[in-house]
Amino acid sequence: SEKVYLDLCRYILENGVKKEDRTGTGTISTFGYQMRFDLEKGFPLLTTKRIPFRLIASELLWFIKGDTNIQYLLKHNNNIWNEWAFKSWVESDEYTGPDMTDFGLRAEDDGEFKLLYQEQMELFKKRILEDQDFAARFGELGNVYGKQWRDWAASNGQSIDQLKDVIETIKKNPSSRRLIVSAWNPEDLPAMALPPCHTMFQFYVIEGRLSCQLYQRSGDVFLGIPFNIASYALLTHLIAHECGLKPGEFIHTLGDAHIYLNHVNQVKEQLSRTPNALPDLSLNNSVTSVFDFEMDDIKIENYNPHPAIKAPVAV
Ligand code: THF
Repeated sequence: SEKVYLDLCRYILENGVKKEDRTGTGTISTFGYQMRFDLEKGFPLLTTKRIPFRLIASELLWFIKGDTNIQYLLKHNNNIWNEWAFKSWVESDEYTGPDMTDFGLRAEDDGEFKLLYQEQMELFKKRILEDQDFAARFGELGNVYGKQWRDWAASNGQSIDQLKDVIETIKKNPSSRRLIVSAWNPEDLPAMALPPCHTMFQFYVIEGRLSCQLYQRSGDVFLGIPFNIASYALLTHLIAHECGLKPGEFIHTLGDAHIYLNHVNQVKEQLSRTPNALPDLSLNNSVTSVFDFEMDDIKIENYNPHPAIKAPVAV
């Protein structure tokens, strides 16, 4: 159940240490933590706050397609990566609007600026959706997840499709101990809007069950981690579906696990709530390949969450 997630939140509140971070927001942080979710005991979409599952599914399909441009996400009304593309736009020479330096932090404590920022963000989104040339230049996040999973550039000029290869190996040689996909490409780090937080994952097959372990170098415990848990649980289900296996466990191993200081009250609110039964995932059985799934083929059923809890995302 989601108890292991709530335990992580409590652990950090009790044992975490104040740590400065890149975004200037400040965190309480701990290093090294592991959670295990048995995927046979329900789909790990948290119930102690409502998690927008369609955002998780469309983000995962975007990774799986090898897409790295936020235009696909915006077409699916998914705004979770906007800030990182917007940042490169407002820092470019072509941007001539009002100064957007540190927009994330400033929007939080300056109401007047927040309106200005929201206006610029809406204009940016509209242009990404309507202007292909603009989208190609400013909707691109660089060589992030989709690129590394599907089209890792090898030094001999060839491309490596890690996701396709790992699925083939799961089918042909399920006892392999090399069922790994890595998003951490040191050579490509300078070409990414944000170096990957979920850096590598490994599959494991035993007794007809597919398990997945993720090593996440950095985890935003309140906003990101609930998304990441559901995302990798969904990926494990999709691959198990294609390979004729049952889903086993999702094991989430964290490096720097942190609660942003401006999320602490929200975390406490969430901890005061009682979890409900986990929902179920339902996949369209007529789709056989991981690469053919669309949004309509993926459904969450019996989801009874507590209300959403709003919090600002650190950029
Ligand atoms: N950066 C930071 N600071 N935190 C992250 O979680 C994070 N991600 C991705 C990249 N950089 C990150 C982006 N993923 C939300 C959720 C996941 C994100 C970004 C933002 C978010 O705001 N979720 C809201 C709902 C948003 C909505 O409804 O549109 C929520 O309440 O859950 C970690 O992968």
